[in-house]
Amino acid sequence: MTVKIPAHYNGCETLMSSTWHILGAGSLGSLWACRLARAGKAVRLILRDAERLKAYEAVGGLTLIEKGRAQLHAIPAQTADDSTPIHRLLVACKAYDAEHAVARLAPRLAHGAELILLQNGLGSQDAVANQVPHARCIFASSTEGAFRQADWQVNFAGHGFNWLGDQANPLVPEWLDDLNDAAIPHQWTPDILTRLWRKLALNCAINPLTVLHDCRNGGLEEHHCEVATLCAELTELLQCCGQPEAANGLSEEVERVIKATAANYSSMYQDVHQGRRTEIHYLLGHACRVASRHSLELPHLERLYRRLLEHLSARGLPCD
Ligand code: NAD
Ligand code: KPL
Repeated sequence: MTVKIPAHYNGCETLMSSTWHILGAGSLGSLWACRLARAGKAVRLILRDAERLKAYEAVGGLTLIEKGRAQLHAIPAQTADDSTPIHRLLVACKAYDAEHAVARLAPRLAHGAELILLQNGLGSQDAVANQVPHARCIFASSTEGAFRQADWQVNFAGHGFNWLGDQANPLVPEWLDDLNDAAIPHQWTPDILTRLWRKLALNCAINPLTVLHDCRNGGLEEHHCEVATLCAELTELLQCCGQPEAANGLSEEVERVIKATAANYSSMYQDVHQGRRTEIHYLLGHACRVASRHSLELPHLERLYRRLLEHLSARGLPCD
């Protein structure tokens, strides 16, 4: 599938493929892949290695479970070693895998290729972008919810929204129409960093405490002062690092999210509980590194980070 893109795109006339390469057939990658394939878009999954590819081919596709209904989508897959060029890549792995995963694909990226980075937190996006200066990196922030009960199966758990943006280039990508066709709720925003910082702050105020207090999000209502102190420090950080909008009403929103998701376990709680690596380095770790770069002292946030690192290492989980 090939479409001609306008000559003004990057100064020259180029043929850009409209195929969606999706790196990572995990929860969000599979959710995007199935919806795009269902809408008739060309999708190629990029799997870790030949063994995973063989296992995938044996089951014949990805299954999307939505509202209790399961549907199989026979989406073609490949490994990073495939030789076809990549023009559009959805990077749907965890933040700690993104840099290495994209490095393996760098030789296949066409000039002017577009990458959509779905990672939560901050830090991994810049690390990826620095590796592929010949590509356009679009950052995304998602509040959709998906999880896997088995390999090659994804449950669409929580309807949410996707914000996409490119702080370096406001030009709206043509492929946003594909997201409309695939009913992937989204909005293009020049303020994507504000979105990412706001979500990072929410995650920093809620997730580590749910791990340390061993509770659901609602359990934090009993730790109101601790939450409020963290919100005050996070607000200071956001204001100091040029994100005043992300700081607006943070404490009130954290309280609102705690109430609205009272019965849920935070994503970090679930990771720790299931013995999985967390994205702490890109959440609380990033917040503490930026504070230190600005010579800002945030004693409660730093203490929270230290306590969480101790908690993780006591359970044999990585601290990065
Ligand atoms: P996941 O662990 O379910 O999926 C990641 C997949 O990437 C895994 O299948 C893994 O094997 C694969 N992968 C890693 N390195 C790879 C490589 N080099 N080549 C090929 N595949 C590779 O993760 P997820 O839950 O989909 O989360 C992805 C990102 O989206 C995270 O940053 C997460 O915080 C964010 N997010 C997830 C949700 C959700 O509901 N799952 C919601 C919002 C944001
Ligand atoms: O995004 C979340 C998570 O669990 O990762 C919420 C529900 C906002 C809690 O921080």
